Amino acid sequence: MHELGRLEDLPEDYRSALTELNLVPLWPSLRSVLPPGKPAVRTKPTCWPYQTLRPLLLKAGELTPMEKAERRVLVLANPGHGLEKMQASSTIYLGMQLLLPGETAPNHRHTPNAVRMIVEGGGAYTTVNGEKCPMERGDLILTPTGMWHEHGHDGSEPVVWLDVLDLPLVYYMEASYVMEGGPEFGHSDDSSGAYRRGGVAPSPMFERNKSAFPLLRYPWAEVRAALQALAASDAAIESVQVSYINPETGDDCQKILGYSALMLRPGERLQLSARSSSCVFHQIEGGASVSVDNAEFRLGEADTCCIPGYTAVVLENHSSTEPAYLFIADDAPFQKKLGMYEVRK
Ligand code: 1HN
Repeated sequence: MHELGRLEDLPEDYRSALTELNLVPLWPSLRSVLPPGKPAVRTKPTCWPYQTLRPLLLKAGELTPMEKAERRVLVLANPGHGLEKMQASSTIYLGMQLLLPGETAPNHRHTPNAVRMIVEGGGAYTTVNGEKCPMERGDLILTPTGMWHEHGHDGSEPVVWLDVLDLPLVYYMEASYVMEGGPEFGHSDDSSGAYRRGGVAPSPMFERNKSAFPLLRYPWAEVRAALQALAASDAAIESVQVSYINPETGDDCQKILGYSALMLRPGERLQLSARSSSCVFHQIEGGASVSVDNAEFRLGEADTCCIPGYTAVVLENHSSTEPAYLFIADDAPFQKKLGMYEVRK
């Protein structure tokens, strides 16, 4: 690949004439927008240990009342993008949110899709288009694009959860906005009850649910049991992993970011090929190491890390007796829709 002309090679008056007319020569920048073989990624492998973040989040509970925050969140920002960008990767936003007993976070809806993974505490809930979704540790609750959602807390201890949004992508699209308020919703059924068993779906009067997001709450007890049953069903299975899906269609549960849960059996070491998608690992139970070329993170319970795309990852459970459970978020659904998803063996 030969060297291309530089900006400095061009006469000053020519460059000024271009600038005056809002024109830019491509060739000095061609190699940086199209690097050979592999993209230049800004996302740096980054880890946020929960024990370091937690006291600062609780302090925010003292410093900033809900009226002054609406959502009391510390954003997990990737230094590779600049902290002010509030991005974990090019497409993924992560935040740890605190709700104290008796507090509420007002109803709103917005274009970015969100999910929350409950980290600590009990007795809080998110109401999504009228469906009250209780929050227990490890539960995944969806608040998809355009759906009204508010949080409340009837319990006695602080509740903390991890928010995952496709906000960086939607913001980049110049499509990110919020609406406040919301209508009164009547009673809405419990979707996690309606889809309790895999393999069967509700069909009252022979009708199937056609909503784009039929299931809003994926209780950890069910997902954990599914992982254990999967591990028991096939001792030779390559990885014990389940995807959070739309139970009506079998598709990923959201259109841009994908979510899965993975069990590392005691002592298991798992090599994941480099994939084009960036991803996030959050430890639900147990401990695991997440290793890439230039970094190794030892995750304990509630720790979170992000890994850029095009990066091979080794996961290892160092316990010889206890399984480790990880929650994974990535932008593979989006990349697949664009026809740009790759796995490099
Ligand atoms: C949001 O709506 C929530 O509803 C949390 O809890 C974090 C970050 C950016 C934009 C909207 C929530 C958010 C958010």
